[in-house]
Amino acid sequence: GAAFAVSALVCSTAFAQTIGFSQVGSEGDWRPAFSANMQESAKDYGIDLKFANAQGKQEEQLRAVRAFIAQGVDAIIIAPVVVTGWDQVLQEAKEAEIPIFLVDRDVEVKDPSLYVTRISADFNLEGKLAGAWLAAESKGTCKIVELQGTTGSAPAIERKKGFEAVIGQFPAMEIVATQSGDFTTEGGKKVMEAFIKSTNNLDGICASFAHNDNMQLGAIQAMKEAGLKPGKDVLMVSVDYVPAIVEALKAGEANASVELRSAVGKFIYPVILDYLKSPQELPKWIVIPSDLHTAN
Ligand code: GYE
Repeated sequence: GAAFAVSALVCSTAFAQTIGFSQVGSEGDWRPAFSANMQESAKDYGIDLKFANAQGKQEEQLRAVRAFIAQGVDAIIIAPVVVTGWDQVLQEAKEAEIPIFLVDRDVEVKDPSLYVTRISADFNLEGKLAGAWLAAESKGTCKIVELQGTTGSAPAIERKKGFEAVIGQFPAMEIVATQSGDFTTEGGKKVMEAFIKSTNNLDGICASFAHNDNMQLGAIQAMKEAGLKPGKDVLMVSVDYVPAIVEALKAGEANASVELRSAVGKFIYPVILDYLKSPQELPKWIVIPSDLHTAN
């Protein structure tokens, strides 16, 4: 018994992988749930996870990644705040022979060999699912206000593109106002307050499309304060499916949300550990499925 325990311990220490994870920040409700899952789930795989929260700042992420390189970690996971500005630091990781794995958000790099793979949901599909739901619900006639996520982030870019691709098929569907609420509840509230003013109390507006639930939750507050009825006067569709939007769906103040899974460590870590055991070319994108939910 004792001998076995000791050798098992030696074994697991010898093979424990040290992985650095540069996370976007802690905006909204989805992100902290994702961080918690990544930290919890690392333990299940015996991974020594070095977690760095960039508080929404790319400079912080660049610093964290360079620190991971200096420490000589076995792999680096990045959830990149914005898509641009990564070529240089990823090149440095490559020179140090540390493999990079992208999770959640995407990058735009000249040389795709700078990272092994990206494991994430399809943000473009999420936008399409939101647009398709709205097209059906409004019978193809709808003036829309849009609350965009963080400017330059992959989900803001792709959710908009996917949504526009679908509503573009319907001549009487149109985005009449759009602004960034930075993926936060406060941001969403401010943006909706501005829309309420600029559209004479959302006169003629049929829907609010928010790139995440937290902005939509802020929008719901703003609308209620203005005496409007979110979910009834205006169709409310967003992305993430966090617990608070599930409540809003039940209360009839939201109408649809596309689920973005947060418990995804079980998809991410096996890919990385397999790669570290036997490095091989992987598909550039490993897609996690998305589902649209409505109140009933
Ligand atoms: O939808 C939002 C978070 O990057 C896809 O980031 C993610 C988004 C998510 O702040 O709530």
